[in-house]
Amino acid sequence: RPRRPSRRSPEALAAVFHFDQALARSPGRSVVDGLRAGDHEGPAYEAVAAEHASYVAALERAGVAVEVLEPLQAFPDSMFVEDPALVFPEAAILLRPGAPTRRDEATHLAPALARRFAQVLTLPEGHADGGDVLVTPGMVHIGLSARTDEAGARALAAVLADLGRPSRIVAPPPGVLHLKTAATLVDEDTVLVTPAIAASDLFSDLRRLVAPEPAAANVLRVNDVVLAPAAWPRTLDLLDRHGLTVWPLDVSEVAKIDAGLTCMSLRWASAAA
Ligand code: CIR
Repeated sequence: RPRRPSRRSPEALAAVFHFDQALARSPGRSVVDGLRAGDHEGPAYEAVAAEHASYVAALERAGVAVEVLEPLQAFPDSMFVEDPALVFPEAAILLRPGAPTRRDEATHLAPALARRFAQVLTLPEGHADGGDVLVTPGMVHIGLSARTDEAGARALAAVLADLGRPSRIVAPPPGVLHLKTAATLVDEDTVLVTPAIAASDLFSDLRRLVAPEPAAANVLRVNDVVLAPAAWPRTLDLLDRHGLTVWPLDVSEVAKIDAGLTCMSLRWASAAA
């Protein structure tokens, strides 16, 4: 397959949390049946809808124009739009989610992406969830998981290479759903990580802040602020002491189906930004 030897500018590769556009999808009532590890109770629809509305409002307050798509009743997890696609200013990539019940979410996201992106690429084989992709300045980290397999990770790395974006396939410690459940970027050279990641050599070329509460590592840096789960005060305090402006958000209901702050949107900077 032809490879364009394109290289993105250092500025383009470094601008990984400056966003002015986002896509989200409202939860349907079927969200109560969302996938979860374990057999505990699902969330209540009204509470999920309230958390989603607060999240969209926070993104807007942070300077992002959010398009909220209609619920997809047939797909309980479809409000987690981060998983079926990956977006960059120059292109969107439709992925192949690893959970059988989520496979067709990408098809339903395709029209919205086609309206917004000049290029919509597809993953040719394997499986990969966007939740397993952590973009840091100059590097796209693709985590292997129960959702993202070797074939999908390698295929994604090839698509990224065509876009001039260097990538690295990593194997995070087991026990988390997605790579970004355990590690998220908070500034140009700092990741917030779980103790398990800190004990590994992952992201050792970056500064690693260790979340004192292991379930608190999924935060979302957007422009000048960090959206973080309100339930974890010691992690909020750590981020604050790191000099970040932290906006706590209640995500306790979506947490019941293993979701957090990154998974509820796809974010990018428009060319004009
Ligand atoms: C799932 O298991 O796929 C959903 N219940 C949660 C997805 C969370 N997505 C993410 O962390 N990127």
